[in-house]
Amino acid sequence: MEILKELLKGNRRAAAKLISLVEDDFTQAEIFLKQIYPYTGQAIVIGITGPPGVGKSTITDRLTKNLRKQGTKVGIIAIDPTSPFTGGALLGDRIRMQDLSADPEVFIRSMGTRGFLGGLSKATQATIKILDAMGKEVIFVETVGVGQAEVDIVRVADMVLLITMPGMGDDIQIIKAGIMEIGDVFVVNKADRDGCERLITEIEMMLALKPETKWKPPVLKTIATSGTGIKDVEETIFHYISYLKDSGGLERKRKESTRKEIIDLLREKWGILFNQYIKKDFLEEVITRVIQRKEDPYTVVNRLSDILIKSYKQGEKDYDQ
Ligand SMILES: Nc1nc2c(ncn2[C@@H]2O[C@H](COP(=O)(O)OP(=O)(O)OP(=O)(O)O)[C@@H](O)[C@H]2O)c(=O)[nH]1
Ligand SMILES: [Mg+2]
Repeated sequence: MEILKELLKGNRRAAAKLISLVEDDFTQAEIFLKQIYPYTGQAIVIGITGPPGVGKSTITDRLTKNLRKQGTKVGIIAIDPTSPFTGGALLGDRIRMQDLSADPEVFIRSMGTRGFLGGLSKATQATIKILDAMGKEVIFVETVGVGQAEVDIVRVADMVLLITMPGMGDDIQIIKAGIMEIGDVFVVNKADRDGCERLITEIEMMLALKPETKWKPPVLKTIATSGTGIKDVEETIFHYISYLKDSGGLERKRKESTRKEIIDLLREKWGILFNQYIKKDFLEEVITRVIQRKEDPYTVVNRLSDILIKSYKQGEKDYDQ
């Protein structure tokens, strides 16, 4: 297939087409995703997360420019779970990263929740594979770290850069709630503002409360707008990646995310089959019988499973219930 050949050669238009297909019609996209899978697994995936406006895009932009100077091919996926419109998300990030998109070896894509509510994690994983197969060596995934959905998204990354900044009021509370433990490297950006040192101390104290691990997440400071501290962030990232590779941690992480991916896909598939094959009326009847104690839930679930398996095997939409 032409589009696959083009993608593997690094063609940006082929990549854009495939990502649109992922967003619009996943079943169709799966045909291609299956074929590119053998060509994936090469890229290093770095999650960039933190509260809104802390400088995630500015840091990504700076890191990308540094990597480009060394010839590294970079992919950037900016996720905006709050935006229902991909177009809107795209515009915002395009403006910020305008000069980057002029570089043919940098591929930037924004994703909103439009059309695949709940499936953003799946779409992101597919997009990572597309960028990986097209030859990107480092892929940044930027998400606003506020809730569980975002945590799930960055879990697919090999490592997570957790960014924060001084002066957010109750700063530490924001990053405390659940997302703290996903940071492998911490960055306090906007170090040109007051309160930077205090925030660093607070984060370090919080990290000290965690059980001792071989990798102690470092807390770095940057002024992303002027590039101060970015080199240090870059070196720390690669130091961590080589630590992961040497310690077997990368293999472990990827095994875990593959496990999660398979289980998520399986659950989703059976969920769809359930809706397809178990008729609503039939389900209502079953529920009534269980309430009336004519049947028990356990037997019923076994029977429904049998129906699903048979229907799946026959591939019939209207299995006779
Ligand atoms: N003073 C100061 N401003 C900064 C610094 N880094 C980024 N900014 C500014 O902060 C604003 C937000 O930066 P972004 O990089 O867009 O932040 P973000 O985290 O990607 O924002 P969202 O994607 O909207 O959550 C921009 O106006 C930047 O110019 C910094 O180190 N110091
Ligand atoms: Mg941003």
